[in-house]
Amino acid sequence: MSMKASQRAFERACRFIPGGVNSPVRAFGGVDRGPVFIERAAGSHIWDIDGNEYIDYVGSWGPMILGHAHPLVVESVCRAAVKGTSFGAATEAEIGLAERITNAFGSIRKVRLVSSGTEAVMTAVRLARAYAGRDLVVKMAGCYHGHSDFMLAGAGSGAAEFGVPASAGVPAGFAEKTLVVPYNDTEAVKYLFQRYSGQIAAVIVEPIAANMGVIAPADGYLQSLRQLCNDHGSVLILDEVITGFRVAYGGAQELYGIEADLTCLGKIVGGGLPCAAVGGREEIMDLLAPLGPVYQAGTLSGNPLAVAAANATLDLLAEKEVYGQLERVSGRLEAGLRKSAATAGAEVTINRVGSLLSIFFTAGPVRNFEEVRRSDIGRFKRFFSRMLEAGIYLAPSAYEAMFICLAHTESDIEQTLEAGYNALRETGIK
Ligand code: KE4
Repeated sequence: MSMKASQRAFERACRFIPGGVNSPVRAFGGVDRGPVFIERAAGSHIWDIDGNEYIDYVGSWGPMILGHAHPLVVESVCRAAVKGTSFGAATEAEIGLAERITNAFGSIRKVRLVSSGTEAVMTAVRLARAYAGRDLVVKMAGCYHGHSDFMLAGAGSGAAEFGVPASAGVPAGFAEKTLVVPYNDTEAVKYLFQRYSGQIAAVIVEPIAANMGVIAPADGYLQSLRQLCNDHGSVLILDEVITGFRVAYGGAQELYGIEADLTCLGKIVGGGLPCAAVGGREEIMDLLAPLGPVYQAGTLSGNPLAVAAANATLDLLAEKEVYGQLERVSGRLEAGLRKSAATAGAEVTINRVGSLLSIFFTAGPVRNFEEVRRSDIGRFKRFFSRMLEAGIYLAPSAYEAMFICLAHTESDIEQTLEAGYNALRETGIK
């Protein structure tokens, strides 16, 4: 498999773009090799500029749940484009998207469209702080909520739990307002509410973690966070940028029967174009300008092309049996990988929730970031490369997910399982 054109493109890109990419994970640094440059994609397949074809399990990190270049989505975007690409003014299509979101999520009574998941989270945290009149925010180690300063806080020393900057350029004072505890650890959150009683504005969590690999919430975990926020007058923010419209039409909140105060949406809700959203209880959302004192704005918020892609995507996902199909194909892939690992004698843990799946090279279980870090990243890197060379495009990081889409066929799954068996046999054995 030649990748010479990608190599040449990467060299050229590095002359003009930091690290040659516009988002760090695309540089393939997590798998010790140069990135592929993509030419085009259709359905469940993607082609690089060397003409290599892959079965795609990244799906642009989640948005492409319908598969790439779905004809009805492309047609909607083209129809919108010929009428103008941006007005910086209100349009009826935005009302249509807002209605679709509020119909999908019972907890969302008002919604504001933004252009990225980062913006959605930044706005949600600002709203929560204004509503609660408090500063501290609790997040879980290993969860990712975009790159706003106060979300780039890593776990501090155990005692303090105060976040420490996880990036240069983030003032210590910002990170210290973020308390970081392990995922799936209810007692740790209870302790924070006791120690910082009356100071915690919000708890933000990925209801299904998918940025340290896929980790399901322990039984009752989300409900305990909901109860703690109720008991202490704090805002529960569910970051459903990945899980929204992914694990169910109403996201993880539908799946687990829980209601957020504020929800962050992204990826699928934009249909592959830059559209994300923050929504929730009316009395919190109405704090947003121009109604209330919490400022938030965006030149391209509710962009007509992104909203066209979004409305087309959500209408297709609202059709019956969509999530049943995703579950069947994803379950088939999981069962096949488990069988391949057992036959190949590879020591792996496979976590799956709906069409989100991760393979960890460790005996497991994998329930939090600490346990993720016990996995053999070196083996993952070799596994990734074997799969790429076999025409299977996985996320170039051990801390991401496989995204199964509606365009993945039985033949795709068979090809993936055959490549998976060979790759696990060559790399997964202790
Ligand atoms: P964006 O600003 O990248 O649209 O969304 C940030 C974000 C917020 N919340 C969750 C749960 C997320 O997963 C993300 C972004 N996800 C990563 C990959 N898991 C985006 C890929 C990248 O950074 O290039």
